[in-house]
Formats: sequence, C-alpha cells, structure tokens
Amino acid sequence: MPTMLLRGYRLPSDRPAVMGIVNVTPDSFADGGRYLEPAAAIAHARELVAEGADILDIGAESTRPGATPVSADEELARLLPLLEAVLGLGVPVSVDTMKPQVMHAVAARGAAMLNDVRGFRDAEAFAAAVAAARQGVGLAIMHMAGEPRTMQAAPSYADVNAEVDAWLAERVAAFVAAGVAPAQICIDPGFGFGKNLQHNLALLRGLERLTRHGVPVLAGLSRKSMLGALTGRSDPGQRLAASLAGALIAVKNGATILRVHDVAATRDALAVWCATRTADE
Ligand code: HH2
Repeated sequence: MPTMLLRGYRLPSDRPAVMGIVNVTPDSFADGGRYLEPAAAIAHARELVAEGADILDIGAESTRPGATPVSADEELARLLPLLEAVLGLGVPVSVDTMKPQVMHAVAARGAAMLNDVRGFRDAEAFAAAVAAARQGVGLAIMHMAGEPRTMQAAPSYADVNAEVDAWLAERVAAFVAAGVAPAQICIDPGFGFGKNLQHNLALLRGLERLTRHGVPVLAGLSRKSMLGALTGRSDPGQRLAASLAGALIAVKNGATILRVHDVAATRDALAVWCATRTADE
C-alpha cells in the first residue's frame, strides 16, 4: 500500500488510514456549527484521535454549494488556536483550505498536510504548496469541476473517470517536476464536487484507475449527499451505514486514505475488511 510521509509522521502502510474531520465552521453540511467554539473543536479532535484517527483534517471554510465565503483573516482566526491545540495529539494535522495565505501560515505553524479542494490549481496556491512541501508538508490534491458556489449547477463530462484521472495526473506531474516527492502527495477524485450522482458512482466504481499514479488515493464519501440520494436519508447524521458501505467500496477499489466524520465506526469496518482480505489484495 502506498503510504505518505508527513513532516516526520508516516501513515500506516498495512491498512488504510483514517482521516478524521474537524470543521470549525458555522455551515458545514454535516456538522456545521457544532464545533465552532475552539473548546468544542479541540474536544472533538481529541475524541477522534482516541477513536483511532491516523490524521486530523481541520477546516474553517465550508465548501458546500452556496456556503458563505470566509476571508483569510477570519479563516486563520478560527484555525490557528485549534491547530496549536491539536498539534500535540500525536497525529499529523492536515488543513483543509483553498487560500495561499492560509497555506503559508499553517505550514509555518506545524501543519503536516495541506488539503486543497481546488487541487492547488492557481499559481499562488501551487507555489504555497511547493514551499510547504519543502518543509516536509504533504499535499492532498482534490479534483473539483468549477467553484464551490456553482459546481453543482449542471456538471457535465464526456467521460468522468478519464477526465478526473487526466487532471489529477497532470497535477501530480507538475508537483513532481517542481521537486515534490511522490511520498508527500495523495490524490482525491472529489466526490460531490461538480459531479452528479451518476458521476460519483462512476468514480467510485472506477477508483482503481487512480491508483496507477503510484500515490495514495484519498476518498471522501462520509455523510455526503450522494449517500442521501441512494438511501433517501436527508439528514446527514443518519448516513453512517451508507458512509461505511461507501468507505469499504472505496477501499476495495484502491483508496488508502478515508476522510470521515465517524472515526470509530470506520476503524471497526476496516478491521473486518483487513482481517478477511487475501494477501494479494
Ligand atoms: N470533502 C469536503 C471537504 N473537503 N477534502 C478532500 N480532500 N476530499 C473531500 O471529499 C472533501 C474535502 C466536504 O465535506 P465537509 O468538510 O464535511 O463539509 P464542508 O465542506 O461543508 O465543511
């Protein structure tokens, strides 16, 4: 299993890694407002680590369609106290941000990974990511068609798997050409980001294609609306069973990092999966 080196940390290579989500936002789709107070967010992060998170992903700006944009100053005001508090929990900390200014600031303060849903597609974000990678920071490159506010308007692809694959391959090649080690990179097809249900299902079915780039594949399906559409559950909090099913399908199809809200349940599901797979899987 390809693994990642993140500022002195190494993700497990004998089982898929679990990335626990901590959102300090008023409006995230699944947990908006729950952990806006720093103390609540810190307590939640501790809980996720105790449940077996291998990495934490902290975010201060919701990416859901129609979410209110946040200034870099506001984003940092939410992130920095949390980052400082969770750096001592013994797991690498990823920061989910689209802003170069935030990338520079959190890398300087010890973040071990930058996770950009825009895939560092602008020159400034790319430069910030390369500079951070020189300090050992890992990069999660996600595919998103368009921009968060409008991405779900009318997503359209001739061949979603081929297009997402080609886009991610180009991003990996650009980072490697800029001197970033493949062990510091993971790629993510971006479930729900500029994709309709059929696109999401095609990507999940065809995930293995992305493993050919030799870097870990990260999958974020947890509580997403595609699972609501499949189960008829409009409340994201009611999508645990669907999330676990999605996580295991992603793992079976090659994902080695799972971005999830429900760490303990995901670790349990993975324990069963790991115990029953054959040596060549
Ligand atoms: N999904 C969300 C946010 N960031 N990053 C990666 N790499 N992959 C994902 O699938 C992904 C992501 C959306 O989930 P969440 O953080 O729970 O919601 P919101 O963006 O509303 O805060």
